[in-house]
Amino acid sequence: MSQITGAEAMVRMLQLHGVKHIFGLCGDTSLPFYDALYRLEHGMQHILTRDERSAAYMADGYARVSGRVGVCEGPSGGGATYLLPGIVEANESSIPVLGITTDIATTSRGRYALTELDQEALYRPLTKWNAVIDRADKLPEMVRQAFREMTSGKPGAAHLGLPFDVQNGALAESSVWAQAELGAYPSRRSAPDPEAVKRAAAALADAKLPIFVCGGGVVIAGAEKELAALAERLGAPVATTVSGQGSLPEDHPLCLGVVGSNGGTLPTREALMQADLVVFVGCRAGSVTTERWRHPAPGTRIVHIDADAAVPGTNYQTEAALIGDAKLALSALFAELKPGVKKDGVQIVKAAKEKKFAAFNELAASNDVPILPERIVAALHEILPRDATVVCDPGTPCPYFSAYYPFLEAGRHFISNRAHGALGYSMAAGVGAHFGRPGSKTVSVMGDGSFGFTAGELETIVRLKVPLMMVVISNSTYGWIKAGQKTGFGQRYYSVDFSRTDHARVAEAFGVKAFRVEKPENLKSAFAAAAEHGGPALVDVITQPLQDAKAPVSEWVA
Ligand SMILES: Cc1ncc(C[n+]2csc(CCOP(=O)(O)OP(=O)(O)O)c2C)c(N)n1
Repeated sequence: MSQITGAEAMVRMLQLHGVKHIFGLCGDTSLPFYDALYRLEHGMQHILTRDERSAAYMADGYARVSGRVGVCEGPSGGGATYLLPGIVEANESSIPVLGITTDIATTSRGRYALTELDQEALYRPLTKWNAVIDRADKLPEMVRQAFREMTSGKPGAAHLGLPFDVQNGALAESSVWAQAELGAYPSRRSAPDPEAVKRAAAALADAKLPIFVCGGGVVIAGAEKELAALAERLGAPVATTVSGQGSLPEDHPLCLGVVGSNGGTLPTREALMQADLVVFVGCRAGSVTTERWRHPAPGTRIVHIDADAAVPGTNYQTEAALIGDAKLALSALFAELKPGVKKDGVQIVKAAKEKKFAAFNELAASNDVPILPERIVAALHEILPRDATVVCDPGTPCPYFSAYYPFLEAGRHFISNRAHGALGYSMAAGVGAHFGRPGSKTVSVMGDGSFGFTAGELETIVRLKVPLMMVVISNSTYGWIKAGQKTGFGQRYYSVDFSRTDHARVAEAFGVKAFRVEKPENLKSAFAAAAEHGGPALVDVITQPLQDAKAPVSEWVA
């Protein structure tokens, strides 16, 4: 019987699941795995990063746009702890990312081996599925299980530990096989109970003005067409969460835009409050979306579609819970609803958007210095192709792009790390998004706080010639927190300001084409030059600090 090593089997198992990119950083305990990657022909590209955090964020961005599992890897100890932020973000955002950490040999455990860490325990609360592979012959079935878990039901992240001796151990080559379809998500869709569908349809037909509130689940399920068909049949407005952007193209007459405390505005909230029935789709109805469970108001009739049976009924009493895949649930509802149930949602959307964009357009035309965030959003929208992908960090970027950047294509064109909102996400996630969908122009928009977390990755971007466009909102403060001190703590500004970095010069030192913009009139031409530049480009924009801006944020502590 022909035998291969554990390290070779890991390479083959990834290849058989259709993996094309692995994001990671080398380490002592990874040497056999790297050697197998070197020796075997597998068609996968290893993308060497400068920080494991970035590797995991790249895998996350990759998975979000490609519909495929993102794979990242790092060594034991510090590598395992640094990979963790991206794994937990992906897991809580229902994105399938596989984190592989290599580990000390099983025979060295408990003997104070350098980098020893209980990696299984570390990842247990943070992943949908998690194991350290203690025997080489168990490797294929454990990789298969990781892919099944990541891509079925509610997608999520998985962690596999790969000890040094297991990488060198032997197993039967015949045990190395895979279900290739589990490399993409969602795999194995399930449909909701037909009785619940009937109840939901009756409630919808009966309601005067139903409004959808879509979370990330619609785009994850690829249910955009089914949503549009159902919304059109009902004449019902469609609002989204920050992560739900792309559920419906922004110029669709029923697309109300983002609601909630981060990216919602008064006109969109007022529209939502007219609903006598809200349909949550792939949405947890958490604190940000519902402005601390005030909008929709408690007592509003609720229909809830979610892949996770535990979600509906958590925050709102629910008339009908449709548990299953959003695409199947929405088409089942469509089939159940007879034509002739049309409501007057178009007018409500039109009025709300006119009001919202009238206020925005005025600020977007301002020649004030420092440059207003509104002007940045408008200028970027003017120069970027309609299918561009925009990745936003927390701080100024997330609420501003959520509120005011019209994403005209359905699908995943806006990305932000909404589960934990850790600073320093967008640069790396943008790299991953580029590899996942190289045909779409990718732009990462970050605060200067986020830039400081992630600047080392500029080397990776230059080395790999990633044509990523980066925009830095330079205001020399942790603006979001300063805004919180302004509105909630009597302007007692404490330990939130830092000095101004010349981000363009830093980027140039790495070999990035860079621009610094201080005057509003130079903004559009700098953006256009950066977007047209074939390689990595960065625009540093001296921007109005968030605490002084008219930000679309209703609560700084969400
Ligand atoms: C890792 C991490 N630490 C702390 C925070 C808390 N936090 C949220 S927003 C923010 C300020 C962001 O500053 P910056 O990136 O400069 O953007 P700005 O708000 O100024 O636009 C901070 C510190 C966080 N989100 N992530």
